[in-house]
Amino acid sequence: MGSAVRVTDRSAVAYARAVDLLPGGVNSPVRAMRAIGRDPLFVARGEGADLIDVDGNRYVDWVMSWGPLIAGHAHPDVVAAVTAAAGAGTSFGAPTEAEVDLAAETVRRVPSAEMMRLVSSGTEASMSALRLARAATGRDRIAKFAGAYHGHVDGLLADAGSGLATQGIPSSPGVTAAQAADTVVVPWGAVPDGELAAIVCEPYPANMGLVLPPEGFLAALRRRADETGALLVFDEVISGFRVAPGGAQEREGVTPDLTILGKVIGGGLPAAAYAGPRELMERIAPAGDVYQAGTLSGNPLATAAGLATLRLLDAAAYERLEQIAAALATGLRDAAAEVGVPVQVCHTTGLLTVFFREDPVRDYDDAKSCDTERYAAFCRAMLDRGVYLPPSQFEAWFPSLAHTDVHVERTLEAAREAFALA
Ligand code: HOZ
Repeated sequence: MGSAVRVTDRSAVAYARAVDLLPGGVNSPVRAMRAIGRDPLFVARGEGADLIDVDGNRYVDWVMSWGPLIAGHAHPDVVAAVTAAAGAGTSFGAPTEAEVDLAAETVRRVPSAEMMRLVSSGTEASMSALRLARAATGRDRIAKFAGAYHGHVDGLLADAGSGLATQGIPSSPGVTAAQAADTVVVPWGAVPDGELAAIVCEPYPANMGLVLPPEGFLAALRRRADETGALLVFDEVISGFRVAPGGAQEREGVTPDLTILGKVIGGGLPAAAYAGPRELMERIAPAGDVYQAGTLSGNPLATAAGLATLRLLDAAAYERLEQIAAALATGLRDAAAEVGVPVQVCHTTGLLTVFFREDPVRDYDDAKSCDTERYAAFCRAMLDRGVYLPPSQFEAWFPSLAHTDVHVERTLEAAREAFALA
């Protein structure tokens, strides 16, 4: 296949301008591509499962905006819904019927959800869910898992995955001692102890790469929360609406108290939510006394994109998301084995990670022991061959409904060469 991608002046010029005006040249760290030792892509547009950069290079996109684009780039239904919504006004700061429709769609799918509050980002949803958990329990301390990432909420940055793992930042300066003291970090697979307001987890952790839960672990967390009076909070920003209509909680048959949603719920526009049983959610103002608000919460464009996206997610869609991830996983395992590169490919419906390691990855320590230099070389070689992967060992790939068997075949063809170069 050989190298197909040209780097021309336009990307270099854009990056030179960007580093002067944006910290690190980007608005979110991982996309800077520093962990794989190259400059970022500057995107011109997306079409289905393809991303086209400002130099006209076309890539098979497995990042898909890190999850929201489960239907692919610029899906006609989503574009039509957003266009119609925009024509009727871009923001009102007042209720719309579409927000109620999106809540109804969410409640219909997500087992733990009887009511929900829309916000604008996963970070905001996490922060607000934890405030509610503290109010409901009268306790301060939160248990989280090493390698999990719940957005850049101050108290949850300790031992976090995603961009912090990518940059090797164990915790961020700027977090107060009090916030750090209210956070208990435990390894994934260990059941937290003590008097806690909440146990918060990604039921399918996907910010240290994808690491599935040990058998019975989520049920053990449910039991411990019940025994100790803590709330169990599932961060389904990545797994929600993706691994099953009702997310990991439906698939695993474990119902949390509160659920954090993001990405797919906004269909590629900024929307997120937290949801739970009526008695808890009615603590939120103005029904109750726990304050949380937002000018752009329930924004009509984001709501329209989210609704249009959810309406595409029928039973056939989940079968397709499973097939495409499974075909990719099998092909990648075979391609690596052909050239004797030890990898572990973990996948579930609509998610996948290739870990550069001999043994299975069970927790953050395992993930951190992967050969990140080799991952970087693989990722660079894939980009050179027109395949865009997460530029970090500690992120998941996002198969979508727009990926076809041809995209999988092009990816595997590139991988056969890239593994040999890694
Ligand atoms: N934190 C996101 C991945 N888990 C990356 C967001 C971005 O750079 O767009």
